[in-house]
Amino acid sequence: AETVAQLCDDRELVVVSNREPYSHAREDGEVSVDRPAGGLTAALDPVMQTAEGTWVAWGDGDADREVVGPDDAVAVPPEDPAYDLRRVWLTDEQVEGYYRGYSNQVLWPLCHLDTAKLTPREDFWSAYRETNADFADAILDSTADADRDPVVWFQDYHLALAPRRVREARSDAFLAHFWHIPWPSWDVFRACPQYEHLLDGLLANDLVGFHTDAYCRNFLDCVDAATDARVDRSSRSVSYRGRRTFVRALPLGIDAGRQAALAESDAATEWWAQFRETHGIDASETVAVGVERLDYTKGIEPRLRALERFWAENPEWCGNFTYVQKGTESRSGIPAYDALQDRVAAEVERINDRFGTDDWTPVVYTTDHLPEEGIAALYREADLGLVTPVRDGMNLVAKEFVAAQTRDPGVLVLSELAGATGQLGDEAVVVHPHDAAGFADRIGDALSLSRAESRRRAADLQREVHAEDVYDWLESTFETAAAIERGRRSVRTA
Ligand code: GDG
Repeated sequence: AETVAQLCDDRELVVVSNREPYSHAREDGEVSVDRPAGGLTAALDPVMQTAEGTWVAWGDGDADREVVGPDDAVAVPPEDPAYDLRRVWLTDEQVEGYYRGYSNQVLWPLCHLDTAKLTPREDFWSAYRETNADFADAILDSTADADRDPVVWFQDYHLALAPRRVREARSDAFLAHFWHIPWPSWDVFRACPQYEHLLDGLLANDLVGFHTDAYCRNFLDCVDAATDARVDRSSRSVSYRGRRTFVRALPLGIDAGRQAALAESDAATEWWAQFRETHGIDASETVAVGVERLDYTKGIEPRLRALERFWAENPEWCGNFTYVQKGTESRSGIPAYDALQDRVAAEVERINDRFGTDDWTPVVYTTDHLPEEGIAALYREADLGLVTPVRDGMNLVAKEFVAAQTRDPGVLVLSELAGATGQLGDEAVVVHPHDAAGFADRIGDALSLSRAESRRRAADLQREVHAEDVYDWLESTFETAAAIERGRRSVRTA
């Protein structure tokens, strides 16, 4: 609260994200509220309650429109209203063009270096522009009566253009943006025809945050190459159109204490007992787990290839080593995602046909969205956590897996291509997701680590994820922003 107050003083704090923190649905005639489960939204919610600010997000719940007041806002949390949730309503064309189109078929593949999947359709771009303008207008509307310019914090790649429009109307607003996915090198970034517009939008911010130093460097390289901005690498700042933007690495953490408590809960124990029974996983089996949305960046197919190779080369592990893949369907309707869903299901079936027996299923596959205690149970019970994306901004699953090793610690097997590897790579078993032979060998190595060694590694990793958790991240972000504001005030008064 103190760091937030330092930055905001008596200015309004506005958080802007594509997803809403509370969504409303109608069930049996009653309106029900879906609350933030874990992660960033849950950590930001208490900050917003203290700051009594405004959260601007896409109103996506089917009953969202029924609960809003005249200014499209509803006070949340419902039982003890502390801040305003202001919805941006999107037409079907906007959802198609802004969300499924430009965000997820242009920016997502671009930033994950998969330029072959780039779908640079003009209608996607125009919907992205239009929707970013709608978000900016909602921010401006909700702060129109404030005497002082607000502090606005944008989340992620859906909103690259909104900061410029807010800046044009409120020149003294403090604007910050956190980009949750990688930032590519200039050679890759220029594959997107709108690169100048995207940079122009983001450079309206005072602070742009990324997970790693490498993404910051890539961003500065792109600005240097594509614009006439002055890039100062020593202070990691950019002077552009009369303002200065600071670029900082602010690696996101998790609520590690909460994750550990979930792993210890009776609910997790009960969930696991049920899951094991449903899927016929014997208590004596060694278990590996993969937890993700079905996304081509997460490396699920190369992981299945490595596992297949492992079973083929190590028949002594057939019958007693099971891989559980939780792969929730995501972004369905986008061709690359539909095709991935089909291929993963077919691969799982093929591998199970090849090695499975009447008593043993090598790959237990579920596309269900699991309750939090189910996710925690999977982490806790697994001997190996396989977190092997082909590209990932950070990857919070790796951190959650670590925090959940509250008993008989399992080993984290981590891709060298995840952002999290910068923080966790020393004590994890690191693999290259596409090197199936090396990956299969590392699975064997991980399984043969002594208990003492896996305990030591787990303890070191746990120190890391507890020491830099989501609350530290919030604090660093607000402190960084406050320091930029202080620097600016001292220049003005000098
Ligand atoms: C983006 C970036 C970056 C997953 N399935 C279920 C479930 N989850 C939860 C996990 C974890 C979260 O979803 C996934 O977070 P990741 O970080 O792994 O991945 P992305 O969704 O791609 O997130 C990523 C992140 O933004 C934050 O900046 O780390 O690099 O791509 O918390 O536990 N939760 C529940 N049921 C599920 O079935 N309850």
